[in-house]
Amino acid sequence: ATPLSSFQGFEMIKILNDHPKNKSVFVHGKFRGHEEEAVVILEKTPFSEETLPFALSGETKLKVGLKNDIYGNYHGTPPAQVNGIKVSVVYPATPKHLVKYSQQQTYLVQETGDDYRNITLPFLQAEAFRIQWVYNILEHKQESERIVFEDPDKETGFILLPDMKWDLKQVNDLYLIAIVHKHGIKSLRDLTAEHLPLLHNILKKGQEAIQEKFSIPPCKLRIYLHYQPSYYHLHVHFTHLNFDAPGTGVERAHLLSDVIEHLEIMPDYYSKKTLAFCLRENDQLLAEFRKAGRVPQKSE
Ligand code: M7G
Repeated sequence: ATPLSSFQGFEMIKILNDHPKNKSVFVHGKFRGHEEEAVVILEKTPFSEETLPFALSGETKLKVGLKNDIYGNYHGTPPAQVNGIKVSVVYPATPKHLVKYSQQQTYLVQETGDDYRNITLPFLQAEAFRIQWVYNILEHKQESERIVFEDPDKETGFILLPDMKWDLKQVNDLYLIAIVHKHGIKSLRDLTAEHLPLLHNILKKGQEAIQEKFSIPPCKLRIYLHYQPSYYHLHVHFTHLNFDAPGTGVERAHLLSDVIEHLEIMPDYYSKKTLAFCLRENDQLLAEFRKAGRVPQKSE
């Protein structure tokens, strides 16, 4: 697949979701003359020390909205350097991607260890997102020039690289992911004390690499796993503490340091622990939990 060079021929089908607070919008569309559909995410980028001088210059034209005594509001049109937007594209997008990026009712599910084995696991084996992109990274077929750190060990090794959501323009929204080399660890649920050397290694070497490359010390990092993740190949998120990554609520993020400690105290903690997470109205997994009587039927 070749990268896009513009949105020439793009036809919008629907706004799937929009987040005024994050200044982002998720759009469903297609390209004229092509059958495949696309999901496009547009997001305004944060200000940075490099771009501020362009914003606060004679090149930024101001139109006054309100002026009262010492208070003024303006609509500003800054020069191109300040106007970049971050664009993410999934193309061709599957119906599951459309669901993932749509706005829907959400429900909190309490998944016991048995629920995982009886409901979630069989569902995952049939329905999970493809993780070809993960293998492409691990095999250096894609994004190899973006790798920040690699430990090639088959058991405890991983690749640390910028998350797709980070444009690398400024470190105050730093976002990297560590992807483990070992295949077959689907998520937090699969972790046992046997994986402690792997987890310690990711924590320590990930922190060191970020300190070295981006000058961000460990006390400024939020290091966590998602449960449920979107992609079932173990990976750890590293974000700047000042940055609230979208899609990372209290119920979904599990600090790596806590995960390590839980496994040190109790080797099979995560196969027993009830884990809470949100499911959305159109998630197939929600239907499975409903079928099993573990979530009430639709109420409205
Ligand atoms: P997750 O916890 O499985 O799910 O995290 P989420 O996407 O719902 O948070 C997967 C992480 O991998 C996310 O932070 C994605 O932004 C990131 N990611 C997804 N893809 C398809 C890619 C990719 O192709 N390259 C990189 N570098 N990151 C990706």
